[in-house]
Formats: sequence, structure tokens, C-alpha cells
Amino acid sequence: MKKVITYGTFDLFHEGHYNLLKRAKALGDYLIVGVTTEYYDRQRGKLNVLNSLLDRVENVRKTGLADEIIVEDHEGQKPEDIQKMGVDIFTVGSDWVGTFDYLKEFCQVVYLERTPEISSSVLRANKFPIVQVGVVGCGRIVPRFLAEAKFVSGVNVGAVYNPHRENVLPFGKKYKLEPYYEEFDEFLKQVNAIYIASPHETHYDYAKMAISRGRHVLCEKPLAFSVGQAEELYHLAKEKGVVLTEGIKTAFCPGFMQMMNLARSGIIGEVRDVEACFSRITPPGLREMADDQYGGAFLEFGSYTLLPIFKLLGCHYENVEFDSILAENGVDLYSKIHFRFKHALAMSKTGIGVKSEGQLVIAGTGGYILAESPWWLTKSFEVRYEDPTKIDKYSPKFLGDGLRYEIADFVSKINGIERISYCLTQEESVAMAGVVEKFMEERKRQKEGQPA
Ligand code: C2G
Repeated sequence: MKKVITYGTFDLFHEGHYNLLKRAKALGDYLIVGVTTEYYDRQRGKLNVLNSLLDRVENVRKTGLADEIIVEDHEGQKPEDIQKMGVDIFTVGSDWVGTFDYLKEFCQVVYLERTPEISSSVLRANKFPIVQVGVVGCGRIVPRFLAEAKFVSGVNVGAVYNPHRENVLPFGKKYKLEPYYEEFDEFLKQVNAIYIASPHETHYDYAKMAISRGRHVLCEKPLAFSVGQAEELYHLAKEKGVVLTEGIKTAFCPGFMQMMNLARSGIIGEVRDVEACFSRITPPGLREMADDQYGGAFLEFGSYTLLPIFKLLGCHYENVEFDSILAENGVDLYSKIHFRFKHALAMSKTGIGVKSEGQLVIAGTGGYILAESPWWLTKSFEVRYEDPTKIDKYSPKFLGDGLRYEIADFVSKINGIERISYCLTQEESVAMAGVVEKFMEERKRQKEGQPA
């Protein structure tokens, strides 16, 4: 008996999939079909699969072509399956020519001609209109955002707004975006969502205007400078039925979520301390250094360091204390924020004029988690215990510079696929605005030389 195996996501099952399975079956006597899990698809960069694993398996089953259906959930599984199941032929569509030649060591490899002009991506695009995004601001992050958005299907970035004509015209030309600099409303008319990457102090106003006009908003951190402002924006978004996401990219990175869930699983006992540090020595001319009102280390990096603290210890701290080293113009070069929770402590350290070890340490009653720099992308972390020889190492998959995960989550929410904001909850985002609010009051006091 000749055994054939093939693998796929089989999202929005279509004719191309059916043809592939039919020809795969005809190659032998017994067809095994491996259907990928959501986890594995995310790992390999397929970020917006619509059907659940059960539905996709069911659709393959309904063809009546598969003699056996298995689940593919990790890289390296194909040679395992082939050897374990005594497979004679591995087959896949011609979009993969060459990729699986390494399997020739174990069995015959056949690439079948792909059915033209049909794909899950096209079906997804028909099911959901492409989200047209406009960017507000021409800062350093925008080119990165544009590059990463290309990896997320269902989204097109086509316009840019900046009130300064002299900035937006060359920027629009360089990145092939329609430039707008006069009427913000005119810009909004061209898009159904915006990405706000303008200076910090303008976030709230732009977000409010866009949400009021029924546009979805992905806003760079910090979303707002007070609890009142943040709550107002979230309420308005709910009322208008639009998505509002604060763009703290760490929250959406797959490894970060895995690390948070592991910490919550009890593997290190009860979490008693979270220490997070992010620093980058910044040249004097840059906005973070030069803007005496809204520059500084905490406003630049604090959202990253507060994130694991609030995720693991909750948003209700008993006490918070700030301490900063200020430059002559008043920006904080280095800030330490100490939190007291009922059963735990936490520390956020951010620097633009002081360099420290950029690490995250989550201490528990039975061990600790250590994530080295760049922990905010979470490419790897370790779980350590009292016994120094026992170390569990984790290396989650991470693609690009992280922004694609945030963009994919935003688009999924707009399409109504992911309804719950578990990566970054509204409560966490509002609590961060609360720390920003207290920090600004504290810095004002410090600048004026008043006692706390
Ligand atoms: N396919 C096809 N014609 C199309 C579309 C898809 O022949 N118009 C084939 C693909 O080449 C693949 C199978 O149908 O062999 C499933 O396609 P997908 O669901 O897109 O899965 P894919 O990402 O190709 O997964 O481990 C997974 C495998 O590597 C392939």
C-alpha cells in the first residue's frame, strides 16, 4: 500500500484545496492530511487564519478524500510523521517548490501544480474589505510600520497626514502615500482606520477626532496623559463601534504572551516581584532629549516596563513612588518607579541618558523568570529555580520587528474575528495613563523644586 501525506492550513476551504487533495490521493492508496494548528500558523507567520482548527479539519474530512487526518503543530514535524507512519510520498502545491526537498531523504517528494486564481487570501479579502489605513505623523517609526504592514493581509496603508506641509510632501513621495496637511477631516475621509505616530501630546486629540468620525484607531503609546482622557477615548470608541488599540507592540508579540501565561501558571510559584528595565542612550538633538515638556525616558519607554507589571500583578497598586534624574532642560534622563502591591513589589526603570541592563525579572516564591534584552520583543527567556543547574529555556518564534503582530491584532479586531482584547486590555491601558498622569505631576513638582 502506497501512503501519501500532505499538509496545509485549509482556511476557507476552496476548490484549490480540493483539487490538491484529489490529486494527492491519486498518487497512492492511502492519504494522510496534516492540518496546521493556529499556534503553528502564527509561528510560521500566517497571522490571520479565519476558520478554527476544528472547522478546518471538518472541511477536509467532508471531502471524503482523506483516509487519516492529523494535526501539525510544530516545525520539524514532517520528517517525524513520515518516518513514524511509513509514508512513501510527500506532496504539496507548487507554491512550495524546493522548500521541502530536504524530505527526499525520507520519501519521494512531489510538487503538484497549484490551482490558479484562487487562494484563501483572495477569499479573505472578499469576505472582509481591505482596511484602508492612514498614518498620522512622519516620525522614525512610520517607515517601520509601513514595512511591517506588508506582512499582514487585509490592510493597505495609503495616506499620511502631518500639519507641516514641508515634512509631509517629501515623506509622502518617498513612501508612496497620499499626503494631507490641511484638513484632517479630508484625510479621514480617505481611510477607515488611522495609525497615530505623531508627537505624544497630540495623540489624544487626533484619536478623539478620528473616533468621533467613526474611524478605527491604532495609537502609539502613550495613548493619553490622564485616566480621564483614556477612559473618555475608550467610551467614545465603544459608543461609535470602532476599535481603539494602544500600540504597545510588546503586548502583541507571541513570546511575551507565552512568558506572561507561564508566569501565571504557577511554574515559579506566586509572583512577588517584577523588575523591568528599558534604556537607550539617546543623542542630544532627538525629540526625547530636546522636548522639555513631553520628552524623557519614562514617556518614551515606560509603556514597555509597566506592561509586565500590570499584566502579572494587576492594575490596583497600593502605592507608587517616582524618582528621576533630570537633565538641565527638565527631561528625565533616568526614572525609577517603585510600586507596592498587596502581596508584591515592582520596579520600572527607563533611561535615555543612563544605560543599564535591559532585562525583565519576574520573581516568585518557587523560582524566577529571566528575560534578557530585548525582552520587549521576547525572543527568548529562561525559567530558573533554587537549584542553579535546573534551567528551562524558551525561544519563541519572532518575526520582523514585532509591529506586524500588533497590526494583525488591530485588523482582526476590525474584522470582528478577535473580539476580546486580551493582549492589552482596556484596564491595563487606562492604568498606564494613570501612571503617566502621576508621573507628569511629580515631574512638575520636581522641576519647580517642591517637596513631594
Ligand atoms: N493550494 C493549491 N492551489 C491553490 C491554493 C492552495 O494547490 N490555489 C494548495 C497549497 O499549495 C497546499 C494546500 O493547497 O499544498 C494547502 O494550502 P494552504 O492551506 O495555503 O496551506 P499551506 O500554507 O500551503 O501549508 O505545513 C503546512 C504546509 O507547509 C503547507
